[in-house]
Amino acid sequence: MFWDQAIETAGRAGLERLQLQRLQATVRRVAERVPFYRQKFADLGVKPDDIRSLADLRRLPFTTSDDLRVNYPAGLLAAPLNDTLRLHTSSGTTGKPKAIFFSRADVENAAELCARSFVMTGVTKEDVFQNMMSYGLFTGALATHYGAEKIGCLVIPAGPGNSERQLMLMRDFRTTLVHLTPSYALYLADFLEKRGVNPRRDLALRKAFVGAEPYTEETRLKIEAGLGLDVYNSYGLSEMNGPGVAFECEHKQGMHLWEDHFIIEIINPQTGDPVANGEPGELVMTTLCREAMPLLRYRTRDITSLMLGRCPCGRTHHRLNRITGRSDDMLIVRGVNIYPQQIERVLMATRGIGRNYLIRLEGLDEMIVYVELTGADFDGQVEHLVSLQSQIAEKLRAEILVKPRVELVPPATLPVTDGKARRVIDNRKL
Ligand code: DLL
Repeated sequence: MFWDQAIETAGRAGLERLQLQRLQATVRRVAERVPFYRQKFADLGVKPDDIRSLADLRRLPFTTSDDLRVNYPAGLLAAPLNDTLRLHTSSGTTGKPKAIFFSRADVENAAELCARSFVMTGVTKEDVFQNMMSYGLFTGALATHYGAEKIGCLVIPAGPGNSERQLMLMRDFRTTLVHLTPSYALYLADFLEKRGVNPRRDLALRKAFVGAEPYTEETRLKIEAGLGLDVYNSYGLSEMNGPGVAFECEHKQGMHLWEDHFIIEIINPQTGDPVANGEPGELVMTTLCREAMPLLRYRTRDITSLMLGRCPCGRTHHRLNRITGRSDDMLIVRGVNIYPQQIERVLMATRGIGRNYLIRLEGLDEMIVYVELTGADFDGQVEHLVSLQSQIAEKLRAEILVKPRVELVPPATLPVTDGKARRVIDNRKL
């Protein structure tokens, strides 16, 4: 099913012509209206008229999240403040958040891309959409809310948490679609199990849109089994409208990134050079339609790769492989580079492991991995627990080359938040 078949299946040449036109307009817009970009262009000796082909993109400056913070609150605005309609923020690890402004057209486009993404997975106006993302400054809920309304779904703006109420809503209104983070999805699966709810028998759920945090294929399978539905990976970031930037189609082989709205590059994060086609690197995106706050060559820090080849769904927009982590969440433990996702992959593929985990780093370089078990396993024999513990530690050593201490804890005892999960606590005194 298509929302806008012509654009979703556009030929490469036509798509690239459109990208170039929109890129040229965006570059002219920021050169005229944003002193930050005017200065950057002057430093690089580049003028809007120099952008004659898509290859000229590489002459333009990168934009980083630090640039957003330094220009907080409104330094990157490319529209009069009273023409903006909505503000979202995205908090970083330190200090001020990043402020993201939306014009009327930006708000409309964000909803349009969500509608397009949802329909790509088979959503129709018959669906009942329970939105469990946080409503508020976070971009996760509003664009998807309005996107689903565009399709004609019944939308239930539930927000995250309060699983008892979520269950009541899912039951009473025969919810078919949910939108939530992977950490909350795992928690909800646990909750249903504890309440003796068999989702396939007792609920009408069909699909979940899961994103806003990195997660592994193993976690997808766990969520699908626990909630009794199909999980579609949804990628986005506030700087690029929020959700609806890249989304899986019914084939679930990579996420189509909407190239009529964004130009993608994948670069080596150290050198800034493009990687070979299909190789992993940092995703860099340029907005093509944003009015209030266009961004050129934005360094997302997300690590991914292009999925090569044509998608059987017929859409021509490039696909991204699952995000494997962020260039800034790599841990170095005893000199070894480790991504939390590697640990998650091992844990979620191990029998008897529950649905939450936490990595703590202490002292000089000690790594402790707290792992929730399923109820049945936690109540089992001590010998069983000891053997499970050493089995996990060994599997982790084989994957990350460092043998952590593994602590097994009862189900639902590790912290959960309404927002994004915090998987790593680093207390090292390095
Ligand atoms: O998380 C937008 C969003 C909301 C996407 C709801 C999907 C669903 P931010 O708060 O600005 O925006 O965080 C963006 O979250 O750079 C990634 O590091 C991470 N992220 C988002 N989706 C995924 C995903 C929203 N599917 C940051 N897989 C991004 C991995 C993801 N990481």
